[in-house]
Amino acid sequence: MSHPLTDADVEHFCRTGWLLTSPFTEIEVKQLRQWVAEIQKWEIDNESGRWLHYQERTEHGPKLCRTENFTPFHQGMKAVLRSGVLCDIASGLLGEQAVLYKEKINYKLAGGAGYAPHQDAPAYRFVDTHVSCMIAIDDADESNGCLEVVSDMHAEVLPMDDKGCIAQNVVDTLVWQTVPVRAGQVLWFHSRTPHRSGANTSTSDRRAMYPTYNALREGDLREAYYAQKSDEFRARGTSGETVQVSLIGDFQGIPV
Ligand SMILES: O=C(O)CCC(=O)C(=O)O
Repeated sequence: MSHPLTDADVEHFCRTGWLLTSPFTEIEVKQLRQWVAEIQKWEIDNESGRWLHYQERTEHGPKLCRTENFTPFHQGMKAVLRSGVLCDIASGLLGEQAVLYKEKINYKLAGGAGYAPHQDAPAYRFVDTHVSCMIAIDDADESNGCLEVVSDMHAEVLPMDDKGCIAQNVVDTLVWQTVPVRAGQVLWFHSRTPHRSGANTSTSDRRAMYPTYNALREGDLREAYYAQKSDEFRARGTSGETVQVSLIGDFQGIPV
């Protein structure tokens, strides 16, 4: 299996649970930014069975906070997220051929909310191990809510609160590392790597795209994931103090 990672990259990921990479050229980054801007303008119609847009209430009014399930409707994104360098890197990190499990864009537009400390694994059905990455579409730093990660804590699922996020007494013991990124950089993390992010308190948007991969040996589960998520959302109903974008309650956005 060929992949564009060095042994040191793989060692860093295996040891810490995360890895910062820069796999795209400037032209490719420009293209990704244009495609995200296109998807951002797609109509909001979650009954159509196509892509899913989610909104949050901010001090600047209702704003788009997430789109998922968009690769079936965008050939360029499909090619970039389901094959090519991202799939190759995911394969290198998993140590075997990877396949796309799910994809989302988190917009975190100016005024957008952050994410409580969590691991992704409790939200991901069918298999235990995934790798995801944050593809920065805009520069991200502390002022607009970049990711924070914890190193060397991806061996197991940590104790959780009633939302499926990491229990506060555990959060307080972890060493959180802020990871500022430039547009086009790609931050990889394991599905048990603890992470969180603050609200966007700046005046500029912080968009990021997150594909998640699993080992193909465990199945091509993307369609099953979205079907299962839709069933679980339907069974739960929509009431709640925060916008439900995930199968855990990590997102802190307020419903519109
Ligand atoms: O986009 C962010 O700020 C954090 C996203 C995240 O942790 C998630 O979607 O699980």
